[in-house]
Amino acid sequence: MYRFDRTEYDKRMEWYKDARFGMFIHWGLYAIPARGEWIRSVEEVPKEEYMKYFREFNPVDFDAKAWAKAARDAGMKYVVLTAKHHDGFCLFDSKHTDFKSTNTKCGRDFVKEFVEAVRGEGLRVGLYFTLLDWYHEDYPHYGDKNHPMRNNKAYTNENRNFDNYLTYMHNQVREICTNYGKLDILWFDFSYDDMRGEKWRATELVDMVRSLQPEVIIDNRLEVSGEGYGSLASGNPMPYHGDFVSPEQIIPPNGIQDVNGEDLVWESCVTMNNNWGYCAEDHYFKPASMLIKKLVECVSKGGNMLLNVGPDAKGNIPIESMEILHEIGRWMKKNKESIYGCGKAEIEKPDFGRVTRRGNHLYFHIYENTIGPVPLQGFKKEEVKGIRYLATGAEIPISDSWVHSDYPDMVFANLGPDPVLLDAVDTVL
Ligand code: JFZ
Repeated sequence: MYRFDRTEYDKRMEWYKDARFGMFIHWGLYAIPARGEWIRSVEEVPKEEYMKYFREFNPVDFDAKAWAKAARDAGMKYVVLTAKHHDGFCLFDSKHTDFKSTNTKCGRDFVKEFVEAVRGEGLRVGLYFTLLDWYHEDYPHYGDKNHPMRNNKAYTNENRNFDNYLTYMHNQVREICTNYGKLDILWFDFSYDDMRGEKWRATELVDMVRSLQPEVIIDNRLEVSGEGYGSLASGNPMPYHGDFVSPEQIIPPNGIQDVNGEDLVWESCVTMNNNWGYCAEDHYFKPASMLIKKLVECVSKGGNMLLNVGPDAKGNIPIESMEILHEIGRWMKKNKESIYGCGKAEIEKPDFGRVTRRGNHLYFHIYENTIGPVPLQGFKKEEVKGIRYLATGAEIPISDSWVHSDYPDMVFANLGPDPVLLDAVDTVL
């Protein structure tokens, strides 16, 4: 029987909780039609028609080092790439299929290039691997009348040999866990309806993964989809519980706790526009300032943020995304101490922004111009050793103006006429 080992778990999760910020990359054949990664299902593209992208695929600009560098320059500590997405196309050299990048014009193993480049930048390596597969004959296709993603009815296997598919899927997971060195994260996606847990032969799968990659961190989607916390939260973890909760496109209002009120490890995945895979028409990018606030929000609630980019068919990260990454990078360069290794401040969120904490440092992120001195609440004046701009190290005087005599215990930071918005104020207790 599976027993949850707290000590082992805490050790495994240490780097990940410190890292706080990672890059998600959705990339595959779907970058050619450029209407998002779900195109084959949403537009019900027949296999023969989709194969034309396979024959055409030739990302002449693909440069894993450039991706890894972009992540590092943005202040990210890990990168997760879609080794295989739902369309079934493999970015790695799998022995068990012909539907792989090494069989396209370019003949390259992108996962290999990716893991080497990411490690080369000193970052942690993650691979996303889909549990669904719209290419495999034994996976229920989009055209099946019982396809769960079309009508939400429970999956009936009809004439397909689903177990055959599962063997295929397990074999491929074995390949990515064997042929690419040490993986730091394995990001399975996803469970739905009654397709969860043992329907994927999940205990067997996780046993294999852990035997090949003892330190790998696994998400919780062998049990759940983007919604739901999974059995880690129940106080009675299943063998395939996963190591972190993976809310998608939302940031949990109060972080995430288990049944006993203990904080859980979680990571919000957030995409820059409204698609994960490249979408030529989607120019609705969130401003960098908003994404910085989202990152701070995640950290202030004890979580990570995995920020997605969808490179195009030639292999380039879209220019809009690159500009956003640059801006975030400039901010991270000045403020990274308020992110790495930080977590909940355990004080009330102020009106003007959010607070993160590491040890005796409280990092107040100022989102708004306030009128006059900024009230820093959550501790007593006598407790404060000093207040500094994190970006410059410059001292910030504590205001003692008569205006505040109604709040004799409260610290008012005199940020002066030009507080740098979004930047952190480092309050040392
Ligand atoms: C999944 C993928 O389908 C998607 O393409 C992307 O990779 C994302 C990160 O993960 O998206 C999901 C998964 C589950 C739900 C919604 C989107 N869900 O159950 O609501």
